Amino acid sequence: LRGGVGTPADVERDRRFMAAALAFGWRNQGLTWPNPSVGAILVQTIGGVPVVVGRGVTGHGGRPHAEAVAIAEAGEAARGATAYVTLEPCAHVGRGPPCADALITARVGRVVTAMSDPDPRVADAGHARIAAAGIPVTTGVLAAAASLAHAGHLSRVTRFRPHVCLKFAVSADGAIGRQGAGQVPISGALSRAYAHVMRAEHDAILVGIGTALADDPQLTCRLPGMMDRTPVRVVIDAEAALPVTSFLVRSAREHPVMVFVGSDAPPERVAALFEAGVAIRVADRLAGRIDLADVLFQLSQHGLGRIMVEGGARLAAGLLEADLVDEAVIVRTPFVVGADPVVAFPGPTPETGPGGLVAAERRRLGDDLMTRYVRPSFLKG
Ligand code: AOF
Ligand code: ZN
Repeated sequence: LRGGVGTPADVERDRRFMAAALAFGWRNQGLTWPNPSVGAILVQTIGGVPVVVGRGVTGHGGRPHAEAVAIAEAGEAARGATAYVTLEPCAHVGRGPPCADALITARVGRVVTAMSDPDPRVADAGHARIAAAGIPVTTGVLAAAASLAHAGHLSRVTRFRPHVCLKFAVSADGAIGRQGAGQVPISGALSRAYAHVMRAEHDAILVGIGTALADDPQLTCRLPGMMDRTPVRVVIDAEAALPVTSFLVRSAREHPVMVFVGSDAPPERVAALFEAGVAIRVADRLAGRIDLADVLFQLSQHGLGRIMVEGGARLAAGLLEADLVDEAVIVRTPFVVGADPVVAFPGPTPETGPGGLVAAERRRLGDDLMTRYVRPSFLKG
């Protein structure tokens, strides 16, 4: 059954608990790769009142799965409960038994999911298995929100590349940086904290060598309570020019750093990076430059699903040109960069983002205005 079932009140209740499951699943975003961060909530009706008896989110590194955690928490109370799961329960024997079987064994009374899992090992087999056991299944509840929550997984499985989110700040005079000036504090403190939250919710951060050289960034997540949520840091560096003295390389044994070099990069520089603990990847060239599609393919094969791009302007432009951007977070600030040579960004309007993306969320961050743009398909349903 697709969409809601029952009375308007039943439909509304399904949407409410699915929203809760999505919010719970969002907690481990960035920590579960190569798996999606799924949320599961078990609801039992006690004396006519719906009561949450178990909750689960996919564990670090992808295991345990969300359903197993929720079932374990509910214990006996799982029996007859309604299970709200943000993605179709798995049907394959992976690093554990299938979640579809776990729900059947726990004898839940009904299963509600947000969407099917296109992973070929699942692909509607999870739903079918549960239904075949005589348990009613409803799917498609808050499907659009789930497609954004699981965008990394869906993109890896169906397009062999990660979900790509561009993030940058634009000054009042339309600049997104100042050439050669190092880090320019374009955005305010709240926006910078928000950027760290975004880092925590992604599997990897991608920058071009220009940004790495100009800014010597750390690209870590430095927020209280989120300090260990630093994503994999990835640099596109055709000539292996990243200095071994950079912040990135010096911290490579603490938080992973991956560098994409061209096959013709100077071997002694590649060796120096490798010895410093950097993971080296060789990427194809396209018209002399590193082929961004190949980089994204390799990242997805490594298991990385959600990629945040933090600069610079050339990398952003290259990704947009190749139609490889799925989401953009733009922070507009009242700051004026001034007369220095600026990297101007041909401005997306507040409603229309770069590359045909559309505005999905807008919020004030101190004196700054953040707008999130997504592919229109994420807003449907
Ligand atoms: C679920 N619940 O919480 C998640 C699921 O390698 P495995 O065995 O862990 O399986 C990974 C696949 O399981 C992954 O590709 C995706 O299809 C699904 N993820 N499924 O039932 C979960 N994270
Ligand atoms: Zn599972």
